[in-house]
Amino acid sequence: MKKTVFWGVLTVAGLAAGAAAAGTMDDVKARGKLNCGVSTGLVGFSAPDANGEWGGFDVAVCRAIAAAVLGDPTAVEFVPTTGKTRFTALASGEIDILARNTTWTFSRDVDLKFEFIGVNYYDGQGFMVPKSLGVSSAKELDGATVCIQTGTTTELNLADFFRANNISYEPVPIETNAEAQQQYLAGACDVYTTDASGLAATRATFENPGDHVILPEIISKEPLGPLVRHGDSEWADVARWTLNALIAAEEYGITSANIEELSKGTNNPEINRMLGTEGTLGEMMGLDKEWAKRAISAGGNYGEIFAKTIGENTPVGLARGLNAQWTNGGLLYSPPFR
Ligand SMILES: N[C@@H](CCC(=O)N[C@@H](CS)C(=O)NCC(=O)O)C(=O)O
Repeated sequence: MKKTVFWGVLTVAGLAAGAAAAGTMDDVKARGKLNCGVSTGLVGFSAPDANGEWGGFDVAVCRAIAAAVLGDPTAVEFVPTTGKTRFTALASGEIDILARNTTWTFSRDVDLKFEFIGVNYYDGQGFMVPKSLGVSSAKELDGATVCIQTGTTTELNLADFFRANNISYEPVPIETNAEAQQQYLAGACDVYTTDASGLAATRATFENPGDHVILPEIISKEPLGPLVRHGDSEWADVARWTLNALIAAEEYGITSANIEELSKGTNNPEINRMLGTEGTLGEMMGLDKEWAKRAISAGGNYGEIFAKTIGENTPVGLARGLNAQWTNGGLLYSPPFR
């Protein structure tokens, strides 16, 4: 008897959780806006400009999704989150998606119950020190004070690295990248460690970037990608295939310059399926035929977004490296649109 009651309660709780988690796409459509969690500010990745308008590599993913679902890349409410607050913001429903240099790990997926919809930047953790410190390897950092953002994988990798190398450090915990930058420049820590892309973005804003070196060691794998809540596969599909559309568009040579022309129809059936002149891919996701066309038109294909926001001709200055297309020796590989 008791057992029946117990299972009954569990079932109700289970259903309630399921109901709360599902229907994000309907919520977004009804609201007319996508609530997108970003960082508090990391140049090139997500930061507001002088007019308060958010831009950057991670921001572009949300704009593409808003364009696909709502027909308007500006229909996005950007919600700044820190390393610590980001997961609560997503779990509570405050945001529909988190697009904020967040590493895909086992425990975030399985234990925190999120779903990573792909990887938009393959990264790894690095170290930055003032040149004047005269250090050329992270292994020489015994006894250093290290600025470290709380609630991050960075914190955990740092402990692992120092332990494995039998050296010690003193953490200087900080909440945001802005705070890290300030503390590091003020000399409150000898070293700043975070994702190598974050180091490049941070150094780009320094008055004298050349006074700081990024050490050669990359001590972890940081596959950064957008994530949504577990239990709403329809929404995850829309987010995942929008990111894939940006990646595949680069592979197939669909750019902001030629997308209008290509969306009249081509002799490449996959391009036609993506851009909606053949097949019913949009309909299968509850969208119209031109969802991917709008997503790609929002900021260009993956390569265009990369080049504009964080690429070699920007102050952040990142090479494509692992983030090149698989056809170019990189890891970017969209599954087929069919
Ligand atoms: N990828 C790591 C670290 C992410 C992280 O929070 N990085 C910092 C330093 S690059 C950041 O984005 N800060 C921006 C902010 O403070 O809002 C993780 O997912 O835990």
